[in-house]
This record gives sequence, C-alpha cells and structure tokens, in this order.
Amino acid sequence: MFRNISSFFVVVCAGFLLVGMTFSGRAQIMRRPINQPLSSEIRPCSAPDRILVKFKKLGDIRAQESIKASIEAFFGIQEIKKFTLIDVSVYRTFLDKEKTLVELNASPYVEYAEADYYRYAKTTFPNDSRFSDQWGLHNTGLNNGTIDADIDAPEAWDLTTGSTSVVVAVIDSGVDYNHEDLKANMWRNPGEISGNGIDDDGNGYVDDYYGIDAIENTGDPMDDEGHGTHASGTIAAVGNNGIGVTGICWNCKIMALRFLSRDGGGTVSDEIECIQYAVNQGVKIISCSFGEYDFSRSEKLAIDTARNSGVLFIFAVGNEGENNETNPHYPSGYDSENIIAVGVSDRNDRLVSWSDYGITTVDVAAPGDYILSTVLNNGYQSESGASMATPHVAGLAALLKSFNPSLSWLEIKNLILKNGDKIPSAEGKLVTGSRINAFKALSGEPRIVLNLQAGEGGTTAPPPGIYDHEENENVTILAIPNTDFEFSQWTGRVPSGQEIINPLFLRMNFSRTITANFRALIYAPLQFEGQRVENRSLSQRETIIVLNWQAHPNNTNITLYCLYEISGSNWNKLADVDASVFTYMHRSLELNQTYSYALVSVNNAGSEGIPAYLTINKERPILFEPSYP
Ligand SMILES: [Ca+2]
Ligand SMILES: [Ca+2]
Ligand SMILES: [Ca+2]
Ligand SMILES: [Ca+2]
Repeated sequence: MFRNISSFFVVVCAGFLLVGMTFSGRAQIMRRPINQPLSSEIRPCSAPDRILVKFKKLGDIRAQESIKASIEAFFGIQEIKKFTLIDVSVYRTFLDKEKTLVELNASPYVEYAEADYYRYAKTTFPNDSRFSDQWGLHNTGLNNGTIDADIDAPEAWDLTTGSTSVVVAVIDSGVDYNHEDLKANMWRNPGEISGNGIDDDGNGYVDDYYGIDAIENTGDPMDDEGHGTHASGTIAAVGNNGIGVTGICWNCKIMALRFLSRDGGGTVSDEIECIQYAVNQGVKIISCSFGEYDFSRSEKLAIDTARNSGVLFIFAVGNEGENNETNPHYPSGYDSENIIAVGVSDRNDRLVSWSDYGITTVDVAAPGDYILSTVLNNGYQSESGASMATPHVAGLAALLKSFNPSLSWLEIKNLILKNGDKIPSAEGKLVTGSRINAFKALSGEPRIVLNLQAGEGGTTAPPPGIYDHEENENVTILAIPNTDFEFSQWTGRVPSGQEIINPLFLRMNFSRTITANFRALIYAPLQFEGQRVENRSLSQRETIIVLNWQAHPNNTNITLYCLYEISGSNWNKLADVDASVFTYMHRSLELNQTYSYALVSVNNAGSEGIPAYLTINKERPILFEPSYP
C-alpha cells in the first residue's frame, strides 16, 4: 500500500494544513530497509518498525476515523492491532521511526506516540548442557558451594554475550581448534589460506590460520597438552549452542599461540614471539596462564612495548600460596600498568590457600577451583589453578570490549578492578580485596582516568601516575609555577606567582582517558650583556668579547648554560658553562667584526629553555685598547 504514499500526499497535505503542522521535506524521504537484522551481540531498546499510538477523542466517531485515516496516510503508518482495553493501536512504521514519533507527538490529534520497547528476561541463561556445573559463572550452591559466589555471568549476558570482532590471544600450550565447542569461535588469519603450504601473508609462518606454534616455528598451534584448550573454553567456548560449556564471551574469537610444550614449560623467547604475533595482528587482550619467579627484562619490555599498541595482559599468579610482595612472581608481578594479576577464589568465595597473593602485586581474584572447561578431543574436564582464574578475567575483558569497543586497556582494567565483590579472605591480601563481577563491571559507573605525567623537566603533585576519578569529581593537580600543561582536550599555563606551587583545578567530566603532561618552562637568562676588548699589541691583534649574564629567578634545577655563536643560520656551540658561573670570555676574534650569541639554560632533565640573544657590534664601545707602540 505504501507504494502509493505519494498519491496520498496531496490529500495528506490538506489534512496537515487542517491540523496546522509543518512537514517540510516529507516527499524527499527515501525508502530504505527498515527490518535491520537484529544482532545477537547488541540488544536493541525498541522494535525497529513498530510504535504505539493513542489518539485524542475529538468530535464524533466519524470525525475521529477521518482524522485517524489522514494521519495514518500522512505518516505512512499501518495499523497492526488495536488494544480496546486501553484504546491504543500498534502501528508498523515504514519511514524514520524516531522522526515519526516526534511528529506524531506534536500533533494536536495524538495523545501520545511511543516506541515499542523491548523487555528482556532478567538473566540470560545459555542452553549448554553442562552450564549447571560452571559454578564460577553462576553458582547455585551445588557441591557445597555458596549460592551466588560467582561472577554474575547470566546478569552480564543481559547486556552482551560478546562480539565476534573481539579477539583474545591465548598464549599457552596451543588450542584444540577442532574442539566441538571451540571451533566456531577460533580466530582465523584473514591473510592466510589454510593448508596450501604457502605463507600467503608473508609474515614468516606458513599456514598460520589459527595462530602459531612458537616452539616449532610453524603455523600450527594444535594443543597436545590441554592446558590452553581449557583456558580458551573459559574465555570463549561457544555459548548457547546446546553442547558442552559456555565461555564468558559466547561469540569472541580465540587466537591460539603455542609456547608451552607438553611438559608444561616454555621459554620467555617463545612467549615473546607469541606476544609479537598477537600485537602484529592487532589483538588487544592477551591471556597468559603461566609464570615463574624469575625476572626477565625482555619479557617486561615486551609487555611495556605492547602497551603502546593498547594491549592489556591478564596474568596468572602462582599456585604456591606465596606472598608476591616478598617473593615476586612473573610476569604477573611486573610493575607495568597494562596488566591484571589474577589470584584464585573458590565456590565459597574464599581466596584459596594455595593462591599467591600480594597487597600491591595481585590485583583481583577470579574463580579457579574445580573449573569445568574444554580439553582435548572434544572433552570436558574440571581443573584448578590460577590458570583457570586468569581466563575468567580475560573473558570479562573481552565482554567489556564487546560492550563498548572504544574502551582503552586502562578503562577495561579499571572497570574490572573497581567493580568486583569484596571477599573477606582477600582483604589485605589483594589490591582490590575482591573477586571479579562481570555484571558490575559491564554496568560500572563511567570513571575518569587521569594519566598524569611530568614532561621534560616538569613536576606534578600527586606524582606522575595513573589515577581514576568519579565523573564530575573535582581534581586538584599541583604543578610548579610557570609550567605548561597539555591535555588531550586543552592546553594552558599554570600561572606564575609568589607561591611555590599553584593548584590547577580540573573538573573531571570527560568520559575518556585524559593525559596531563606537565613540561617545565625554562626562561632565558637575564641581563645577557657583552663588552668588546680590542687587543692591538704587535704580538697579538685580536678582539676579546667578555659575556656576562644572570640567572632567571623562576628557573629551578638549572645545571648549565649552553653558549652558542650564531653565524648566519648556524649555531656553533662555544661552551657548556656551569650553572654557578655567569661569565665567559670569547677570545681570538677578528678585529672590527660583529658577533652574535645565544645563551640557553639547561635543567637537570636536560631540557633547554628559551634562548637569550645578544649581538656585539664592531661599533660598540671598546673597553680597552692598547696603544700602538
Ligand atoms: Ca550470581
Ligand atoms: Ca603466514
Ligand atoms: Ca597458507
Ligand atoms: Ca557450548
């Protein structure tokens, strides 16, 4: 019928003149598909093509029917059903739904028009056959567990069940990529044709379709141990497919990276090869269920460098019950910002006795005791360890990234750490004292992350670091006077004054990470002067220029002055003068020439300030001129 809408237009225009509304441009609105596919990843708020309308009762029935018909024709809406109980009609919309609603609500004949909102079941339970055994996701108290000692996964799945575009790299013993409950969620290298014996994407690995094996340097990360397959199932076993278990992320992708051999060991170099592969493929979340007690500079460097690519690492702590404050465990124990170190909680929400802990070194606990997940050859098995807790956090990170793809590694980390459930046995033992909670993390309040850095030679109070704040919280940053500051949104200058430090007030009402970078402003030395001396003795005919200056009182931490002679566009350094010395004698110069200088203050961070310039003309007064013999 709506192919005919333009033929209704004249009639409708009369109608709308009658009701005194303006609908300019209505005829230009293009038709477009309205039944947009409903993604299982993000749930819509309302039906895309249905609205509810209640008309005002004006005039008699005939008049009402006439007005209703005119409005239906004009707006191109089609009545599907009418609820006599409340005198409200359900309409199908064929044009822009939101615009139609706005305009209907502006009509004097319409009491109201509203979207046909969705209502969702309060919790989303998957149909995977063994979900009831996955106490870490939803604890019903089975096996003497505690009801709700879990990460509230079904509640989180009301918000999202994960996006196919989020990839988690699992650096482990490989993954059984043929497992019935993993196969559909395996990452596949888009640049590689599987099984043709050719390195199609030229990345050095032949047929690296699911990832790599860094031990054998091949493109086949098949798991022969089961450990990586177990971790992968917790992160992203296929959810709601009627079989086996479900991952925390039903639809996310697993990149398989093998560096642990069958005996459970692997080298840092093979691990770094895996990290590099993941970074090169653009992965933002890396799950690592391994570690030991030796510090590796290269491993830390790889982690810190991956931060530049926005990578968040989830690391297992040890299963030795050690205090990582006194006995550090790596890689979980590095002071790198872009890591979450994960300890182990059990089905009664206790930090297990064998979990490593550390008030500054272990961030959070996650279920890791008797965790059912995928193992080799389409199997399922319960395992215990920080290796099982870690993928719970990695899965949650992936769920968060699915829910809001714009989240940075830092925002994801903050959402996870700030929105757990406190568990008494973790108090004083973990940074957060909490076990993760997926629902709380997903529905967490927006927080502001302030990344405060002292730039070259700058100082800040509080010290440089990463701080997070509530939205609309006032934040005070102290910086030395006369420092420049740079934010991603704005720049400015801390005003100069008599005080030693001046506060800078920020209202934290941005929704994103802010980087504040304070740079010291170094002023030019004062009273840069020079005097010329002509030496015209028979033995030595030369000009000597004596340069003098004073320190600028606003400068702090000056260590030296760099003196340059300027010749055309060239700056030739004459000397580095110690900061306690304010004079320099430039000797052996040509008679009757003009000389130009620049003097630059340098602070203890090596930062150079604004130059002071000086030109000594040959006409300037001569301080001393020996007489000719
Ligand atoms: Ca629960
Ligand atoms: Ca390749
Ligand atoms: Ca190939
Ligand atoms: Ca499943």
